[in-house]
Amino acid sequence: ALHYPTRLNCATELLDRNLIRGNHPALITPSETLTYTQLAERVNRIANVLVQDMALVPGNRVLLRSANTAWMVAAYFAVLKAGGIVVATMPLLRAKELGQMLAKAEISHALCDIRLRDELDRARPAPAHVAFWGNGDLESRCAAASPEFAACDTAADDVCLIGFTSGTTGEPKGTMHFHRDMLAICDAYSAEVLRPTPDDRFIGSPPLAFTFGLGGLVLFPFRVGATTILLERAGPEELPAAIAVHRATICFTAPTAWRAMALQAGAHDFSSLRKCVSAGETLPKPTYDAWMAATGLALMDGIGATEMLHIFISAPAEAIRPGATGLPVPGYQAMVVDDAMREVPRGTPGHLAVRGPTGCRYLADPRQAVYVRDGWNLTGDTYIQDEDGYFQFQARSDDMIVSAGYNIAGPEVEVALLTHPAVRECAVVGAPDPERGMVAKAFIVLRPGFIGDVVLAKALQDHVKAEIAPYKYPRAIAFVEALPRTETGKLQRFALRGAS
Ligand code: 3SK
Repeated sequence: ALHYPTRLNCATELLDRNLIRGNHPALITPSETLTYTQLAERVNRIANVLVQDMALVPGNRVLLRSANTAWMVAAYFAVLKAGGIVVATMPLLRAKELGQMLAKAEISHALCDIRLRDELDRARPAPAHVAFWGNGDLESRCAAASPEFAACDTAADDVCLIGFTSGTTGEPKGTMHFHRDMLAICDAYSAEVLRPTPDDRFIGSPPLAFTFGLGGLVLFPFRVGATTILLERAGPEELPAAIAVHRATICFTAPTAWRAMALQAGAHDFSSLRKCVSAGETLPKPTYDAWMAATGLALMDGIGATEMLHIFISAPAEAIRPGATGLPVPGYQAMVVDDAMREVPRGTPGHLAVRGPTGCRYLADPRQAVYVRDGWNLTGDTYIQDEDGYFQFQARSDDMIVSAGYNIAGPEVEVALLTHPAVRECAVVGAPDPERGMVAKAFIVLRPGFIGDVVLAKALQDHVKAEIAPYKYPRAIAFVEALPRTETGKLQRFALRGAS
């Protein structure tokens, strides 16, 4: 079990402890490189501005709005160090969505990149205290502020982060996390599974407002005094060149990006990488195989949730089972249960339940009783646990397709489709059908050079029938240019169901 002192400010542990490595680069962005000393100084100046100019008191909620930049990281730690509560928001959110968070989290302060000002200005209720960087405002206030700041004496159990999740359904829930949670994900998943060293150079695509990015690109490197490389644009087009230029060693991104990079691996230099983490969505085995074939590197799959802060099932490099998500991260417990929360026999599909040091508390939300039972978090995923204890994803629980009495898991059909050379990306959802109730419908993005016609559709159906039980084949196929995704890269199946 992880034990922390009762009084704890995570900023002290994650940032100030690295001052012994003062000149080591903490973060590198396209426009600036900051050592740990320089970052700590910027953090202290922002914290002074928050407390002295903006009347922040411990417990105030502070909205942060930015892409992955050095100012975003500094603002994040300034809020934590001053005892405030961070509410980080995705850059693309509109005024309406920001307004939901401002109201629900009773946000009093906002720190925002000037380039993202417009939507914040229109959002209501407006926070009482707002400052912008990028136009000289926060910069000049910081220049006048002291570079020293004593961390607020917070309790390990004080809330320091409200992470909003809309899942894939579009209804945001606020999940609350404590100062100790920020260390627990470093000391559990990162220390036990990822095992970084101070010489590692982290890189990746998830936004820092998504806790996948917060952990992978800030907390994990800072816990060991390593370096993080932050990019404002980090899609599969930009990431490979940045990996090569910065000689990145650990990369965090989503399965679709790993697949896209695997398909163009010959054109890039991935030789610096040693650990490759895939999360955000389930990792299809063909994507694992493609990356392994292209680079000789294993993809480390993991399932995480904003509710749990980070990854809670995964496997260290030597224990990876391609096609399975892995084993509970040390410190966490997971089980597969039926509707009455009884554990089901190994090999039987059921609901995934998890508990551990970072378990969820929703902010004033009646859904707490639905998603958290007897201290176990129900993730909304259908899983099986095999005889060796490995957890294997089947589908999101509300994504099971029931067709003429058969249960079809969309992701299983997707895995079969992805082994066809014409398929770049795909998603399989249920579509209404007068005879069968529902049928599996595949939305397919083709690789260059293939034409989406009836001949190819039939070939793909035959391919699935040859790969898995024939009743699972997609009876309907639509060829599309792109799949709808959330800003965190998760597939929006509900949007596809609406299009069926
Ligand atoms: O929501 C997720 O998929 C996730 C994955 C890894 C780490 C953290 C999160 C929120």
